[in-house]
Amino acid sequence: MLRILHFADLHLERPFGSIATTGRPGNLPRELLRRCLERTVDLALERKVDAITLGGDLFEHEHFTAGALKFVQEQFRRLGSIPVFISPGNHDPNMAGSPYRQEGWPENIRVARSPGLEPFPLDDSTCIWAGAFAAPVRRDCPVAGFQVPQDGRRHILLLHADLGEDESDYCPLPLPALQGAGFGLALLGHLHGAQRSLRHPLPVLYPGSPCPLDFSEEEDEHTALLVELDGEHVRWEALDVATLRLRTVPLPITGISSFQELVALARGTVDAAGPVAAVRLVLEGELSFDVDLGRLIERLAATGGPFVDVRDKTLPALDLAAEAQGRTARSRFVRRMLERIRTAGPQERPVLEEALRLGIAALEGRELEPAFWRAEDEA
Ligand SMILES: [Mn+2]
Repeated sequence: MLRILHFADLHLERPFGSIATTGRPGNLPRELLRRCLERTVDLALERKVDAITLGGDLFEHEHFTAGALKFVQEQFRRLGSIPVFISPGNHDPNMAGSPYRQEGWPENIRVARSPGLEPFPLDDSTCIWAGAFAAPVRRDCPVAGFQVPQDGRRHILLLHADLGEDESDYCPLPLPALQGAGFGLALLGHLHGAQRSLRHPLPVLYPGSPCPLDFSEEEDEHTALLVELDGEHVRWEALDVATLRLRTVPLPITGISSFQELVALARGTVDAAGPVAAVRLVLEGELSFDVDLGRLIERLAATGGPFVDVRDKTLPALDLAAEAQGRTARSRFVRRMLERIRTAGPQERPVLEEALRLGIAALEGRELEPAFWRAEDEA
């Protein structure tokens, strides 16, 4: 039996925008990603794996430092003779200036260098085929037209790719191409939410990023995978290696009448969120006074604890029916929106209610969404 630990998309050295810098020194999320790599290596040793496969985006090229390189090399050196096969992705392409081309990597590291698939024999009966991003974008599919040799060995694809896409900036991998190539297993990276299929004609495994990297990834499953190959049989086990956790929590504020009260309520809610790196509070309900969200965040940050991000989804405490009778631009807006909401279907209604909320807030000159979270680029 062959045992492989497969992971991808750790994104070491990701800066995390203001989540890292607001209210505390250092960069905790970045530190937690390093702990995640340590934990993954620990588990590989504990579970006595025969190899590690890495589906790309181990780190973010533009943010990588000499210190981070040393850290990664030290971690992989702990594996001794256990090989680590790496298929570089769009964030860690194997190009000029890549950390993969620096000195000091231990001998057990095997990094794909070319966009085309290269064979990396794992043992007498198993061969891993991996290709590299050689730039942050690749629109070709190295699997298209590829055929594994008919030599009785087991052939495994290791690739950072966009499965099911005919066209993509991130290595499209159309299903027919994958099915026609003759692999017995595909170990992939790029999608930050886990996706696993053991269905015919071959098992396809995305572990997801081991840690969520953004509040938008909070609902996804984040794992490393222990993959066991026994003859034709493939089994997997999801390993929880997450060290960085994020949580979004609603904060109903109807009835709160002062800033002090709001701070106390928010602090209690953050404390109750448990051991997480960051909490996003979503203010909901009717607001009877003006809230300075920046000041709220400052007050919460002053006592330490997780990073706090605040989203405002409140409605001003308005009597909308009365408001709609008026003659101002706002009254006209409220009147027309209430008419549309009344006749809207179930799908459209929440969108219109949100539009009404945002419209009233905009007409009052309120800040709509504090931009505390840096808009992230592609996975
Ligand atoms: Mn990624």
